[in-house]
Amino acid sequence: MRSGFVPVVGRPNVGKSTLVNALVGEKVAITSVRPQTTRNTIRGVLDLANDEAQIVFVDTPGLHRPRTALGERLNRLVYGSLAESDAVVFVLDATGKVGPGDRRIAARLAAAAAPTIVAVNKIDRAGSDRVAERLLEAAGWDFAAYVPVSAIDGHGLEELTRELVTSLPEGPRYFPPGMRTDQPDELLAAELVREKYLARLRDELPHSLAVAVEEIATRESGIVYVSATVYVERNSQKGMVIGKGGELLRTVGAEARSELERVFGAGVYLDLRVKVERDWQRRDQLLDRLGY
Ligand SMILES: Nc1nc2c(ncn2[C@@H]2O[C@H](COP(=O)(O)OP(=O)(O)O)[C@@H](O)[C@H]2O)c(=O)[nH]1
Ligand SMILES: [Mg+2]
Repeated sequence: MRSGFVPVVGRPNVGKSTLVNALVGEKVAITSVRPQTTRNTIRGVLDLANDEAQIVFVDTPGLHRPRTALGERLNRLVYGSLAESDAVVFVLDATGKVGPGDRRIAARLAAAAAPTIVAVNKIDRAGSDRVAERLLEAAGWDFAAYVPVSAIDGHGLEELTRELVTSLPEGPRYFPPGMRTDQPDELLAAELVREKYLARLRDELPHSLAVAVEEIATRESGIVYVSATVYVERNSQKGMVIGKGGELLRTVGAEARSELERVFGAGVYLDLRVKVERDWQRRDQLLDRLGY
């Protein structure tokens, strides 16, 4: 069979996580309208029929100009993932122009050894003229293939997969059949709580938010007990995250709980707390503890 690790890279918000979820056919990574939602490399596995191929997609944080220790770590993480790749998917946003950020990434990828396939995403929201424009802008880079896709409606995903299979070497099965991600339950649960907050918070606050899950335990009753802490950077943010009379904490808690119940296939009790960790984004020790 053919197999390999395929990092999915690009600027923030171009749809990398949505694309990985769509390719794998299961939600392995959280998504949001906000840039810098993804803070870890998350593997999502696609098995093709008849053992033809196993593609291990690696969802990555968006590449950007770093302003904090967290930002630097995230960029390093992405470039590190390229070192161990068999092919790369470079995602562009069809609804925006190819910019200096895209060109910087393209230059890094051109220097890397693995074949790169450019996916021009969000074509459901761009007319064919604009898609053609993006493809033309990118054609000068001389990568292995260029595929217009929509992670939302599934357009082009088959073609993208076919291009990848041709680019991958003969290799072993890395994950057992049916295993869609290697992400521990604790991490997935923490990410789902963060996703629900990202959808409801405005402005800079989302960047100041981190979530850690301390415990997941199945009680005798069959209920799954999940204990999680939401970290913010300043006292003033604590109130915003909790909301008037605890309303936001309750709403987000209920939304996260119902999605966790779907994921675990069991009733869930979600124990959610809020804590202040001053400037956690800039402190290496705290980044270690939060798993970034
Ligand atoms: N219309 C449209 N929106 C998309 C598509 N792919 C992603 N998005 C949206 O773009 C935003 C960013 O997506 P996300 O996957 O979190 O981007 P990432 O930062 O690159 O991982 C979200 O609001 C997605 O719903 C697409 O193919 N079409
Ligand atoms: Mg993402």
